[in-house]
Amino acid sequence: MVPGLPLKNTQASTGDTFEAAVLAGLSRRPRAIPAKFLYDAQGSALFDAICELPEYYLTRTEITILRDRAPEIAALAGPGRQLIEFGSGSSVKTRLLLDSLEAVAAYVPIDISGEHLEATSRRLRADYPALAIVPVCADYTDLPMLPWLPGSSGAAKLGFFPGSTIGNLDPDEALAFLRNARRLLGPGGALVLGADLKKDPGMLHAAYNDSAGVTAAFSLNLLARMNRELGASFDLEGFAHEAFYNPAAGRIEIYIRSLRPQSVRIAGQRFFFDAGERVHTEYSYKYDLADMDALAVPAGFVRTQTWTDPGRLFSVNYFVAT
Ligand code: AVJ
Repeated sequence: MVPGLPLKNTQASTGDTFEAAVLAGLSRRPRAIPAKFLYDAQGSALFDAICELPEYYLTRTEITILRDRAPEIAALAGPGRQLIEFGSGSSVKTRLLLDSLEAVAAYVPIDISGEHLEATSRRLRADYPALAIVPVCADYTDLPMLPWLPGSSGAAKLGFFPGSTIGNLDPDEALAFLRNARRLLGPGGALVLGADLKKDPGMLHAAYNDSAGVTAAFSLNLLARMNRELGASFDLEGFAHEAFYNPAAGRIEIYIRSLRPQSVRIAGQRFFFDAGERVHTEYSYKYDLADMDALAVPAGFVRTQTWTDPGRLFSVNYFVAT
């Protein structure tokens, strides 16, 4: 692999296209479409709008914790690390770390969106001219290896997985992700993990059922995306966003619910929806510290530090490879 060139490990190469996922997901019971397909250009813009909502405390709380604690995180990490980000998006939170970390050997943002990676890397190069930036275009959940960087092959690695993105993974997937991250980060590796904490269900409910309807628009954009990309015939008025906290499972569950019996054409096939029938689109798992340890330890990490906000809404955790 050539440093400096985005690696190609695209959806097409794994046969995991939007069309295939939709046809398979709507043919099985219960119906479900993987959450990653929510993030086309419009979905990403809607998610950015979610992050600004008064009810959606996650983003602003995590940014405050990172801003306040970046010097402590940098002190724990020590100088000369390669910084590896899983799902880098626009790298906004990364800048908080980059501004405190000493002598970063390289920054390796991993993201499924090549356009996002290119635009973000260009902006970062302008603002951090001395930093080696090595973007990797890949699905961070099953990345086989990191690029070999001749200039810093001996550098210890610091992983970064913010945003409570881990909440989208079910416990098996979360463990598989952490095991793979542990393998990629290697001996001496550490991981900064942002995770939303368990809390008052009313507050959780509001965060996923905002009064402006942005979260509903984000969910239903999945149907609009099928109309745009697969020539589907969804009537968006015929479906509704549904999100609630399941306390036994410790997660928000999100569905798209059919409001009436209806039939929809997708990529030349016909699908029937009963009134009230749901398509699962997302889980958002909430963690307490014991949940986090139950995941860290079997993955080969130990949680050595956790920072939270005064309201204990969100956690930033420091994991060290064991
Ligand atoms: C990006 C997975 C952290 O679960 O809070 C927000 C996604 N979905 N509102 C979350 C999401 C609806 C978000 N994560």
